[in-house]
Order: sequence, then structure tokens, then C-alpha cells
Amino acid sequence: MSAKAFDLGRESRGDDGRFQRQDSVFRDIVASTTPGRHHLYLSYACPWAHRALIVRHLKGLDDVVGVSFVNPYRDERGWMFTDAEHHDDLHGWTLLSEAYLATDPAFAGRVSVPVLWDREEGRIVNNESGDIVKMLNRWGSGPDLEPAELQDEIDAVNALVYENVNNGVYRAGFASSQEAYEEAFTGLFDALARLDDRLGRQRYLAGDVTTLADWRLFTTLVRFDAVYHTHFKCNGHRLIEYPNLWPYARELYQVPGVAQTVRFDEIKRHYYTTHDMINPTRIIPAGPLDMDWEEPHGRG
Ligand SMILES: N[C@@H](CCC(=O)N[C@@H](CS)C(=O)NCC(=O)O)C(=O)O
Repeated sequence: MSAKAFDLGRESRGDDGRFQRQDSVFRDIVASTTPGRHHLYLSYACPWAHRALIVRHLKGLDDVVGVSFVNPYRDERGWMFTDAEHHDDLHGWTLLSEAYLATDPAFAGRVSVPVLWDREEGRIVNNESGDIVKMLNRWGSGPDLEPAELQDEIDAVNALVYENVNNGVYRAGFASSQEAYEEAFTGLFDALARLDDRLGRQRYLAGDVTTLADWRLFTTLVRFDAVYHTHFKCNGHRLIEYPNLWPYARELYQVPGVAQTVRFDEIKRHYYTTHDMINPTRIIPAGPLDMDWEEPHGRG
């Protein structure tokens, strides 16, 4: 493996030190699927990919939509298939970039997960997690995670959560100026305070039932104390200090099948070894030792 770890490229950062996320480029929406037609390329480490893995399970699609995982370590070659656990059974690819180049031979952007692949057409359908979870919700069975009557509420909370929390931790962690970091830090902890307050008044983000909004927040919360608090300097508070957010996060973690999607080993390995500029020693912190995700949540 290359000695030079891949870090964020120049295109990801503006002159003002602010992190700029690249827009996803493949955005087709498919109304339905047939068993075996669509396949997901994911990383257990990535919060955006994690959303798709959770929704796939909750909607009963584990036997309908296949999945392959990339290795949590990423260098300048991008995401890789390296061993039996991180393997592409469909094509035997060694690099995820092969999926991008098979779809668009001129593709020159960032090779990101999640990827939704169409096996019949041999191309990427979509590489935007927000679109992918909506499709999985429509394709699968069980409770609708985006009921029409809650759509406005879901959209409003998603906007707050995306900007300040999901992407906010990255804006703090990848800031290269003090001002950009502090702006992200303030936005993040203001939003977490508002969300904690909301969850003291209602069970879930959009009301009485879990929706996509909850799962979109969950994948950031589950990484918070293990990674973002330390690695991304989001050290205003720990998740475990919040009276509502912490039990709420445990409640979601304890939904059957969700714990199996959370791989703290891969999460920590990815962040602490891949971002050379932030953690050049690549030492993976041993903690936290004080979090019990199985502790009864007491909500309800
Ligand atoms: N907008 C995308 C973002 C996905 C994303 O940023 N994924 C990260 C991993 S957490 C990635 O693959 N980054 C690769 C790179 O930037 O080179 C989504 O939500 O699907």
C-alpha cells in the first residue's frame, strides 16, 4: 500500500479555508427494482454509505439489493477492494474507480461511496446517499420512512442536520483556517442543542415515528465520540453529555439489525489512518471506553 495517504485534494477547499463538498454526479432515480438487479458499493466507515446500509435492512431489501464493501483505508487510488471481506464479487475489481470509469470513461471527479450500481445496464445509477435512501424506501416493504404528511417536517430538519451536523463535522475537521473551523463548530453545537431540545419534546425528529431524517442524523451521532470529537476537533460536548440525544441514539442503535451495520473498528481505522494531514502518525485512539450502546434507552 502506498506510503502516501490520500488526503483531501485542492478542489475540496476554497481559498478561505472552508471545506467544499463535491456535488454527486450520477443522479438517476429509478422507480422500482427486481431482485438482484441493483447493487450497492459501500464502506462501513462512511456515514453517507451507512445510511443506505441501514435503510436497505429496515426495508427488507437484504436479499434483493446486493452489497459489497470497500476497505476502510483509502489512499490516492481511492477506495479499494483488498481481501475477502472487502471484495467485489460482481466484477473482481480492485478499485472502486473502475465502476466510475465503466459508467463514464472521462470521469475525473472524486470516487465516493455510496454507489448504486445497475447490473443490467452495467453502470452507476446514483452516487448520492440522499437519493439512494429515498429509492430504497420506495423499493422495499414495511413502514414508509418518508410519509407524505411528514415530508415538510423531514425536509426542514434534514436541512438543519445536513448543513450543521452531517457536513458540519467535516467542515470543522477539514477547515484550514481558524475562522472556518469556528464557524463550523458554532453551527454544529447550536444545531445539536436544538436537536436535543426537540427530542426532549418528541420521540423522533419528525414526530412519533422514525423517518429518513432520524437515520440521516444517526450515522453522524454514532461516529461522534469515537471520531468527530477527537479527530475533527468537535470537542464542545460529547454525545453522552446530551440528556436526549444520547438515549435517542441508543434507541436507534437498538432497533433490530442496526447494531450489525455499525462497525466501530472500520470507522476508526478509516478516519484515523486516511487523513494524513490531520493525523500523520495514523495512531488509532483506543477509546472511548465509557459508552454502552446496549444500555436501555428508557425512551417511550
Ligand atoms: N454527497 C455524497 C457524499 C459521499 C462522500 O463524501 N463519501 C466519502 C466517504 S465518507 C467518500 O467516498 N469520499 C471519497 C473522496 O472524497 O475521495 C453522498 O451523500 O452520497
